[in-house]
Amino acid sequence: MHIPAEQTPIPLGASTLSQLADTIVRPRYDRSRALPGLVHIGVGGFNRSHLAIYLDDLLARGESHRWGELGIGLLPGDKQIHAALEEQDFLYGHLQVDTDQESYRVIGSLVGHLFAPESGEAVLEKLSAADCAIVSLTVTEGGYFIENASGRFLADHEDVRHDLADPERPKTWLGYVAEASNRRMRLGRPPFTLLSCDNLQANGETARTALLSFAGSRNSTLHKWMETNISFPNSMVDRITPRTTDDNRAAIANKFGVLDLCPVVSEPFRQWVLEDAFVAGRPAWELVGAQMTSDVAPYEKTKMRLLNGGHSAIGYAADLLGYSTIADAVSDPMLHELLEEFMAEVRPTLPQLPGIDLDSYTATIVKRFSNSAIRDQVARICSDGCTKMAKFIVPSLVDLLEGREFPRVLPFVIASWLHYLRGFDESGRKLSIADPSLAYLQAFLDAGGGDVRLALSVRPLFGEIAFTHPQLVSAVQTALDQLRKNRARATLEQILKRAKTT
Ligand code: CS2
Repeated sequence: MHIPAEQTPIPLGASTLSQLADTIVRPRYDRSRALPGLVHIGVGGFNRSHLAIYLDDLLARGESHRWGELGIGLLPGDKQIHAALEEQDFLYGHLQVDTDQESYRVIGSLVGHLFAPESGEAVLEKLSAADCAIVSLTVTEGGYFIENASGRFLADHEDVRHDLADPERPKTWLGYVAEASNRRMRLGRPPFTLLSCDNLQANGETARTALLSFAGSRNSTLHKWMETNISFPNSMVDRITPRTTDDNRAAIANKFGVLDLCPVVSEPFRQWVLEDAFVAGRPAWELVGAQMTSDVAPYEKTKMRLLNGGHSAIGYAADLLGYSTIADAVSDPMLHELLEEFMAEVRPTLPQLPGIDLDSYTATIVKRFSNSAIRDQVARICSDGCTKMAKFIVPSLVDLLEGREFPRVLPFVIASWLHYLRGFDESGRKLSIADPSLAYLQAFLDAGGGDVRLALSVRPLFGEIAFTHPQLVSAVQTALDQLRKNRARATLEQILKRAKTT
């Protein structure tokens, strides 16, 4: 469909829905009847391309009006999305893109949004309302205040200390959920489920550790109530959701005739595996493709090691070679081969799963990464490298080394990341490195970024491997030396040749 240029795009909103082109799917259900049975903290792109769409699918089937979503923005930076959503009556569009297909659909499951820094009391009311049966979260890894290596709760964090000192005017989700629980306890209100939707292993357990540690520091009666009354299901979430760009907004205006201030873009693929542990009811997500199970861990492991690990495995080399999208990167035969070799290397560390055939799972990953329309940013994949290495790459490495398998391409992956940290690509272009944990590598960087021991011996990132497996340290050192001397393509060529012959 193409909207003629002279036609002015229609601003998205409840009153303009009926004027949109007929081909655009939109909510046909009565949004005013949808109760916010689920309150979600952190309505970023991923929430809007994943959970909210599962809910919209259910509402569209007329399954239940109990499960609308009320969104909450906690961070000062959420003000912009709040204003955009409010302007559009909390409607937004989902641009789903595949290499040869593009569709735009209006999502209506978000029935409200509150900006906590300006509406703290309203947020507490919604979280403690008897209607709210699920509080869900996407707050990113840092939002859990759990130290990577030790799993220890960061009770000394300034924001945590603030919320303990002033419990009725919190800043963090921990403070909000604890205060809402306090009100539920005092008023004799029902229990609820806390559902983490972050891409973390054991996300439910992580949320439990954080919240109960916080509650324990606040008050022992409240801690007991929360321990008894809240369930924390684990879940595995998957849908590639690049950052929305101005080009996306312009394409929506030009091709679909809609002026959408806060669309979200994603691939068609989506997956959600949830532990079925909801104490106050849940939407029938299995009717719209989610998988309910008693053990999410093996699914998470498979996703993180192959898909997320696969992204990191090619991302740094792609940036060094000057690629800016993942699809362009995997269309380079050498990076394509790196991805295949990486997945072949990691596969033996994974369990056999009912319903998951690893051959087709890995083939789907290659296809998903090759989606040229999605323009997923290499810079997005390369961001937050310290955490990604520690979570997506090191666990496979440890398993392989412990199983006495010496990895062929993983040392190169680590070396490519360390080389990328110099901050410019092979043509001298400056790379923008976004990593809140970079301080872990200060000693390595201060020494000129050439001595891998200074990086691999950082225990919070690499554990003990530098001390137990000196052979690995030499393999990473050799790869880094080669990268510095011979550049990425020649180094990669050699690594791949060697990988094939061993
Ligand atoms: C990506 C993920 O950031 C990354 O490194 O691998 O954001 C990935 O796109 C999502 O986990 C897909 O579900």
